[in-house]
Amino acid sequence: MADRITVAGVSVDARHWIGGARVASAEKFTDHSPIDGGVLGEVARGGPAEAEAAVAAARAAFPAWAATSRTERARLLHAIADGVEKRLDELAIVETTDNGALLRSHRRGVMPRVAHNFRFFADWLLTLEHDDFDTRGHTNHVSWDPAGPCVLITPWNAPLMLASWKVAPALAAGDTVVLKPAEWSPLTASMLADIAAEAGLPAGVLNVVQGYGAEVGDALTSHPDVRRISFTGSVPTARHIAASAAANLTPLSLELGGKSPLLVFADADLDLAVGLAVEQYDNAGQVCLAATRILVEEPVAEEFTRRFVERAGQLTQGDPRDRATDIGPTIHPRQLEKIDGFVRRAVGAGARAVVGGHRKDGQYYTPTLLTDVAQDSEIVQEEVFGPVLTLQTFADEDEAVRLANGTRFGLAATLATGDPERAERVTARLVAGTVWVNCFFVRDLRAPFGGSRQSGTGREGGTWSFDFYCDLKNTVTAPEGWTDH
Ligand code: TXE
Repeated sequence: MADRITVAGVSVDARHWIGGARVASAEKFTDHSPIDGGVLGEVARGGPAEAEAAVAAARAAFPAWAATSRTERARLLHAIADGVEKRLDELAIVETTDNGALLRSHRRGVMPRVAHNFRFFADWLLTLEHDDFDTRGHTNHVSWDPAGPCVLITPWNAPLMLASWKVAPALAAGDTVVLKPAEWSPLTASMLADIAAEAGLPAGVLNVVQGYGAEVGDALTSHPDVRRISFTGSVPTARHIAASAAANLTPLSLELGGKSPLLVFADADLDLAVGLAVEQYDNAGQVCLAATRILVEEPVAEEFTRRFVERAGQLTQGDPRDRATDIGPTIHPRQLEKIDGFVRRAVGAGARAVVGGHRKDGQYYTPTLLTDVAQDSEIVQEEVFGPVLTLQTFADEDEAVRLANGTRFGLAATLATGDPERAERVTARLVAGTVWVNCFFVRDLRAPFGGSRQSGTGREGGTWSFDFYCDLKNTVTAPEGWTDH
């Protein structure tokens, strides 16, 4: 069937999902698997007309959804979570085939988290209260009003996971949604539309428009009926979206790139520090949070490097569906080209590849560690979004902080140190939305998540998500019989 793509026996509808119906486009784009570059099938290629239809559907569905009781909205979000759990294996294999991240991670970690995200925001919704307070006898009551149709634009490195961080709180808040997944990994968003429909979500509450950002994007982000835009992706695209949203001053949540540091102090457990560093190759380094700049205190730099090279040499690269694989392919030939370009220019400028430094067959890039890099060089300043780490050394805490903060990003930082007081001191001086001390990637949805500087604006998680997806309203009521004006 031309409108469906079959992946490992799972049939996925490759059309848009608008107003509770599948909608085809005259134009299509080809979806490839990064595992072997093979063609998966043809996906509907949306444009302004589909964007307009999806926003209209979201707008039409909004009043009824906003008026739906919190308990009913929460019930439906739990039903979506049930559907995700029921189709967990299917979602995992489709996601792996479409974006190349490890199947075992999708099965064990990512897809259960997707279900959890829906449950979390459903439960949080039911606890969302501000205490009323009194001003000279008048009662202040703060309420979270649903804001309206939201445009949610997501990337390809963790497609369904990142979509669920946005879709779940938006729906919980009483908003309706137009989701635009990345064109390099469009499939699981389409499956989510089916799951939501099966769960009983009313038509038009969740819409999915497929296509290229450049073709469908502006019509969504400049639309006057759109009340919120949440975007995860690159800085240049964020700038474009911000300019487009400026027409209506539509509030934006931007979760962008990073160039996060891993600071390894001489007092650290070196094996733990090496483990944290090697972990940065996960998802072939295509992770916004990845601590891609390793900063090591001079006395332990040599020993750290020796142990790192040994550990990196034990990593297995290959088919992400194999249980033994640690690192899969990069997402797209264009991304591979970009990664390779960064490394070639760095080496040309004097960097030394002590691990890797070259491409392999297909879309695979070897895990790479570059030393002899200058703080102001491109490889230290720009996000590579591939399995490429740099190593620099520092003499003392001041220099460590200066190097760590010395980029235009501020998403995250990781510290390896055996001294809790040092951890506290250094953390206070770091510009980062998240700081991990002797750990990495531990994420609790109750905590705010997001970046400083050009890593983004706004925070996702817990109350912060509801603050974004709602119009906060304060109602001040005079006491009965009040006559003083
Ligand atoms: O991102 P884009 P790309 C970084 C990473 C990577 C680089 C480029 O450094 O190498 O970005 O990746 C949609 N209006 N990150 O080009 O373009 C697009 O269709 C509206 C970091 O893939 O930002 C997709 O759905 N939407 C990051 C989404 O934006 C538009 C994750 C992301 O694509 C649009 C991904 C437009 N004009 C990449 N143009 C992270 N923070 O985790 C594109 N899009």
